[in-house]
Amino acid sequence: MIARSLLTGFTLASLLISAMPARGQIVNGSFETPTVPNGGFTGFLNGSTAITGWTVVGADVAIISGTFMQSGITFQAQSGAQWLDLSGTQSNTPSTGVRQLVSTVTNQVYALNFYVGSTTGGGSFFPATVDLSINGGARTSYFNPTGPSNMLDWKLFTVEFTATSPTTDITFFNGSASNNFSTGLDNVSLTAVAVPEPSSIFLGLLGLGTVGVVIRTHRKKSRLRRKHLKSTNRVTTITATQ
Ligand SMILES: [Ca+2]
Repeated sequence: MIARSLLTGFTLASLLISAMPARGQIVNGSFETPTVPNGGFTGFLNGSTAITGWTVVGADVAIISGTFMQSGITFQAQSGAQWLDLSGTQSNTPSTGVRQLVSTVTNQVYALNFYVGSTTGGGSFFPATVDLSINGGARTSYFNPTGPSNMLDWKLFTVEFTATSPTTDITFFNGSASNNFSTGLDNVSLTAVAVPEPSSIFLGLLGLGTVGVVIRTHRKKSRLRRKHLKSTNRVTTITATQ
C-alpha cells in the first residue's frame, strides 16, 4: 500500500513537472546585432537576414544607433544601444516589417512584450504605430500617442496568445502613416504564462482521484480487519468463559 501511494505521488509530481510552462525565446529582440555606426543607422532590404534572428519583409527597415540625432531629437534606444525603425530609410510602406519563427509549445500561453518608440517634430516624425501579426493572422495595431518631445518615448505593450504549434510566426509591421519617418520597435521578449494545460489538470485530478480511491480502499480494509479482530476476540472471550 505504501509503495502504491508513493508511486501515485511520483506520478503526480511528474505531471506537475510536465505541466510547467516552456519558455519561448526571441532571438536578438533588442536589435543589438549587427552593430551599426555609432550615431548613425543601417538599412536592410526585403528578404535580408542580416539582422540576427529576423527576416525583413516588405520594403526595408533600419537599425538605428541610440545616439542618433535629427531635428533636435535624440533617438535613444529603450534597451541596449540600438533599436529597429520599421519605417526604414527608403520607404514608409505599411507592408514592411520583420519576421521571426519562434520555438513554442503547443497549447502553452505566452506573453509577448515589446516597446513602441514614438516622437513628434521636424515635420517628419509623428506618433507611431506598430502592427503585430501572429502566424500570418490579422494585424493588430499598437499606437504610442506621444506628445512633442526632444527624444523618443517608449511605450510597453504585452500581448498574450496561445501557441497552436511547435513554431510560432511573429511578424511586426510598420503601422504608421507614410509621412512618418520613425516607427520604433525594441526589447521584444516572450514569456511563458504559468497556466497548466487542461489535459494536465484532468490528469492531475485523475491522479488525485486515484489517491482518494486508494485511501478509501485502505480505510475500508482497515475497518474490515478491525471488525474481524473484534469478532475473533469475542469468540475467544466466550471460549475462555466456558
Ligand atoms: Ca535595443
